[in-house]
Amino acid sequence: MSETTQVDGRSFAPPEALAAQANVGPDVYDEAARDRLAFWESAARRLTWDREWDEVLDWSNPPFAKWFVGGRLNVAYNCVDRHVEAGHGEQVAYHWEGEPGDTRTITYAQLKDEVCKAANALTELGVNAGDRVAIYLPMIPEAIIAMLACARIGAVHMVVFGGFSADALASRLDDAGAVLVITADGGYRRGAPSALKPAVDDAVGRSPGVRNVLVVKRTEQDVEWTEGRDLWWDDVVGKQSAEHTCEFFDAEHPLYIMYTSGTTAKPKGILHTSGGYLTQVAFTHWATFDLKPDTDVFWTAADVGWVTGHSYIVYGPLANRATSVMYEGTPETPHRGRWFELIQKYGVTILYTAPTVIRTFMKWGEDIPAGFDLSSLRLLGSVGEPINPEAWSWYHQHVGGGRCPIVDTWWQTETGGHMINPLPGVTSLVPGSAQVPFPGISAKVVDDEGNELADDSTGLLVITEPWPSMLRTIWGDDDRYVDTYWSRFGHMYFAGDGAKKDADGNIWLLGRVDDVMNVSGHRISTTEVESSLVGHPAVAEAAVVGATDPTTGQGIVAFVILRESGTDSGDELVQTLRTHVARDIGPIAKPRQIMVVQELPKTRSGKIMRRLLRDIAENRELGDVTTLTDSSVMNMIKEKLPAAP
Ligand code: 6R9
Repeated sequence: MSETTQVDGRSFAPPEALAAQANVGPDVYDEAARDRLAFWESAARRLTWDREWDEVLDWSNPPFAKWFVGGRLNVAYNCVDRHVEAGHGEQVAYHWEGEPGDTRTITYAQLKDEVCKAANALTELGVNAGDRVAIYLPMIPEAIIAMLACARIGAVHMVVFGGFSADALASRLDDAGAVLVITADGGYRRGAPSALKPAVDDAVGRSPGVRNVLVVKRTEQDVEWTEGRDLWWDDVVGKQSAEHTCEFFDAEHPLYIMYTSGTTAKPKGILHTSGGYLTQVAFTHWATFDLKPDTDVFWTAADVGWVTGHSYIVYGPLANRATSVMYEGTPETPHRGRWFELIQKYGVTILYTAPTVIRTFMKWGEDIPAGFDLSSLRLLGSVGEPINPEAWSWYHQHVGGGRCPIVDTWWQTETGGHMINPLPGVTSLVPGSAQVPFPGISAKVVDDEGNELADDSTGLLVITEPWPSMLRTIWGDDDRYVDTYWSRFGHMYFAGDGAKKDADGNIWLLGRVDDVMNVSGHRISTTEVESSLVGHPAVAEAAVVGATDPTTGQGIVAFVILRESGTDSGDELVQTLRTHVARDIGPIAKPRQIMVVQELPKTRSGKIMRRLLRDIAENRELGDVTTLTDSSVMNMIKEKLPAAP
């Protein structure tokens, strides 16, 4: 295989061998530009439809889009059955590896049987098309089986990341109106079984709409049991028939809700539908990763509870008949070479992960990947935050052996699939930039008034035309959907990211412009953490910022004002508050640092000036004292405050 060669000191041409056989070549951009809707229509034809659409896009009531109007399909049939019917039943869909080292190999034929049994079980439990089903599971095959079973019967799944707290789960169950929760006794995390069921018991106790809890046995740990409500997965699913005739649903039938942080404490339930979503995730997965179903072994090393897992562990790869790897645990368990060992063991050819993981590997050192045979890899991907050029080079050299292109993919929960990224057989790669809009996607960098900016000026990223896998609304709140994404510029989608475009047309993403932090690829709103802190009796006021962090992208730094002067402001209280937030929202939201201050900088309208706090948070050396009184910090803030007019 040829190397990715550096052409002009900063960009890397596609390897010749890859370009010669790439799924998509340079013409794809012209083709999409000539007729965007015809382009997406041909992408939709890669799927199997029960009935074709009458109209590609109905945009008569913006920003409420309808794609492939009148078309009917079944998402699970497209992901599983049709491959079995075409004679690929013996192909492996997933090489699953548990953290303790247990494994399961699941072929497409086996996956079909499991999904059909689970679909029959859901029907027996009274779940109907349109009902919401919560999935709160570790990274085990049942997570995928449950998602596909929902899709098969037209139920709407809502996967809640296993790391979230009982409160986070309860508010999502309530908001979505879930009727069933699918969970497990526990999962393996960092070498030990960690419980999941207690959080479900707590959350479901507050959610009268939930009729049943279906429990997968994973760790065999003891669980509390509510007779009549709780059922073992093996008992209910195990006895079902593997025959299930699927029904076809409208292209706009809801497929799933995924909650993501917004600028208020209430998370937003992003709604995705069927035909357009599957069209774009399948096409982008095939084009961005140059996926060859007969020879590739594809691995998205992420959690299914993140949109990246939905689109690029489950729906995209399955729609394309990929063979994937799925891993339950953390990269350092039982040793820091675990991921590289898995690449070697399964002959992974395409690896897709987040920069935060790459930076962790960098910290651990290049000797670790050097100890494994990674020669099967031919392509690498990055997602979740900008990949800094140092991490890009390290990934390129020490994981990709200098020969694998890296596709840096910009997209969001809301966009459903890739939006801005290079194509591996076409684009000369520029480290640090996500580069160009995917064919058929129209993105621009604009100023506050929505005017397109000159090259190299910093502005806001907008999407100017609807796209097939776009969110359709925020669950139960059309007004918030319009307000959040479409009211700022009227006719353009406001992504919430700062960006600039260089003279070569490459787009550089510069992070969120709203108050949403990105910690290891997880979005957490400053407001959510602030409300948790203020919820503690010792805290009067809190301001939270995301400060650049070499490993996690951003780290959470909180400034708190205590209720009574003289309250203990030492290390012990800081630890108590950190634990309090972790318990409230989830461990991912635990502040990296909490500083006790006497005052917070505010605008005249009373809005906290987080920008100034971020300046402080980022200039501080880590490992410093975690508490401080007003003098030094507040003086610094005051010096930076603009003089009153
Ligand atoms: C897929 C996903 C979305 C936000 C997005 C942006 C950041 C994601 C990026 C990136 C720069 C990339 N982001 N990918 N920034 N380059 N390649 O991450 O979805 O969890 O909804 O986060 O993540 O800020 O707005 P989600």
